[in-house]
Amino acid sequence: MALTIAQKIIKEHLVSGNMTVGEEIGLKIDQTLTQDATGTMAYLEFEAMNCKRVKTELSVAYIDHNTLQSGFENADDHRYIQSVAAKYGLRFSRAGNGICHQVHLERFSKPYKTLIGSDSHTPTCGGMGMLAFGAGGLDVAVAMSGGAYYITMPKIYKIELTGRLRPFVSAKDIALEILRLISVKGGVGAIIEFGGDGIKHLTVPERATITNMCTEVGATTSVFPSDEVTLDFLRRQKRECDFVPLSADEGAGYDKVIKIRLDSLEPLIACPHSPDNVVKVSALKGVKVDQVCIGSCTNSSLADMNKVAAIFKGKRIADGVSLSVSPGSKQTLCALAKSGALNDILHSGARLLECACGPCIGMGFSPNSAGVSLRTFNRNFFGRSGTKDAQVYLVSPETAAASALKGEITDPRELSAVSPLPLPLPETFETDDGAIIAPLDEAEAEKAEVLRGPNIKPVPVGEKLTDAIRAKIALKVGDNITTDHIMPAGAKILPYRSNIPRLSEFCFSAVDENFETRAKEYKNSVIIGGINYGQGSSREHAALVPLFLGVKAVIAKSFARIHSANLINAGIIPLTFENEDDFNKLGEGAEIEISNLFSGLKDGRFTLKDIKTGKNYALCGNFTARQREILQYGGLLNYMKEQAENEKN
Ligand code: MIC
Ligand code: SF4
Repeated sequence: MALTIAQKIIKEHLVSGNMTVGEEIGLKIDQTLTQDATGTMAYLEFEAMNCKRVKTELSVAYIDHNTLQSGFENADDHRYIQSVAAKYGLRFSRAGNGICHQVHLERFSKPYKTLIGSDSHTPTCGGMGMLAFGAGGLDVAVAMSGGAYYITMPKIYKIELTGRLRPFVSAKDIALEILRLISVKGGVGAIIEFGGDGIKHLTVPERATITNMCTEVGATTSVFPSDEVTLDFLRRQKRECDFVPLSADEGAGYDKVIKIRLDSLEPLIACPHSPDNVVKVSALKGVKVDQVCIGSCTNSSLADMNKVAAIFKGKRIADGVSLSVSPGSKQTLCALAKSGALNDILHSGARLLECACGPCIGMGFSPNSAGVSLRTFNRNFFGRSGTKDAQVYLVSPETAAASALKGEITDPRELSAVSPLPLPLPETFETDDGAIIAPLDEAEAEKAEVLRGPNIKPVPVGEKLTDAIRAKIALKVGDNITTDHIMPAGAKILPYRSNIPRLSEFCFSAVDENFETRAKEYKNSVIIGGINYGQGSSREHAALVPLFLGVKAVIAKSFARIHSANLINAGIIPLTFENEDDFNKLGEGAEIEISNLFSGLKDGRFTLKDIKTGKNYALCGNFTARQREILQYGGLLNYMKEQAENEKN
């Protein structure tokens, strides 16, 4: 049978199930990555599994999110993660070495391999021909201890790119075009594969910009073939030995084919507050800009930075604009310094930020009140920048740089004096991995201590399921609620990622300041949501904190993939309405009962009773045998403990 790229990698890594769309499959995972904002939890969970050494081919712990260290909390987290990495056999990428996805792409990604990471943009490495998934920390912990990663076998969509991008139109515009075409829900339940004659003109970092942003369409993951472009990138990274060719078979079948003519694209911009709210940059020409941020795991490669430097060379940004530039990795920063391009960036008036996530996750550089901020990032969700009334737009590096110079939204094609772009990549990149610390050998590791700090609190664990849940509706929210709504991040809140009780004070704070108090008062509660509940990040805190606050079930019109898995792992039941109109009939504060949960888990049908009106509402929840057991035991940690006990007896 002719196979697609994703099917080939899945076939090679399949440990359970078969490749029928909709069936649960288990995959062997070759590599894992974590970042610090999700890493502490993931390693606490890994420690709970009593595994002596990671069992993957490669596991890397990155520090890139919480690098402000405004108190001891983040420093303690970093020290904890470093000591865990040394003891259990992981590489440790120091703070300042770069954003996990950018560094992983440069130094560790390999075609034909599988990767899961406790960050939703892990599919970035799909630009290298890897099958890379964003996952909750607990799933990453399981993979590190040698367990499989479970997903529902997705459909396979193909995006065929033909022709060649015109000057000043870039990979980011392709990503924005995909979002414009299929929306933030368009990739749900699917892997997106790229093909067509246009891909040969896209470098690996450009491909990675696209796979990075396919996270925003809700895709399970996305992947490019591994071809001569891949080999060329690996050669420049002095890693050509990692090359394996990979392409779809002739005649491979796809569930959907979308065609994009690259030469017809124009610079695009995503308007507030959703990445799919896309229009042409020219349509917003002249809108005054207060802030421009260039960087993030979407657009921080050397080529992106070189383009920006070429646009800034000999020019100054507008007086009213505040500009930040954060290269994605130390490799990129050093190359910019060596070539002199960094001078061109700095002389333009830019503020150079650390090679880290920074403003993308609201770690500083928040816009002024009601400020217009143009960012080369991947998310412009409400409140994410740290300024509630900011207007955040997503653009390419070219559009960002052109707009910074003019002080207003500017189509970069107006910069006719600057040419040619893009600039060629260096013959070889600077490949000094000195900021990546190797683990201790096994003998030393035995004796090594794991260093903890007072802000690191235990992971909350669920309780065994009972046959009925009596609870109150603590919150009702609409469509496309993101994990940034559920468990906001930013400079004030991120330091508490390792302290669930403290973090819980901020749960849903951007939506309803009283949620935490109400949930605590109700003791047992449920949340009602709309379509695509939990879209966005992989942070399992968006499930662990509700668990801590007594949330027993979330009832929504539909769920985002990673969040739904995180809820199940935490022991919270994700249920959907059989009749979506019933969403309108349930209100906050109502007392409800969901009964016959045990039989419901088997037949997928549940009934919710509104205690006051006596009315019944039909709910659905189709769970695999594995998920049923996890829910029955009150979460994945309990389930694994039970399994380990059973194996002993
Ligand atoms: C994000 O971009 O939203 C984050 C911050 O990287 C998250 C991870 C987190 O919340 O720690 C993600 O994408 O998964
Ligand atoms: Fe970091 Fe932003 Fe990328 Fe998330 S999207 S990993 S916060 S740079």
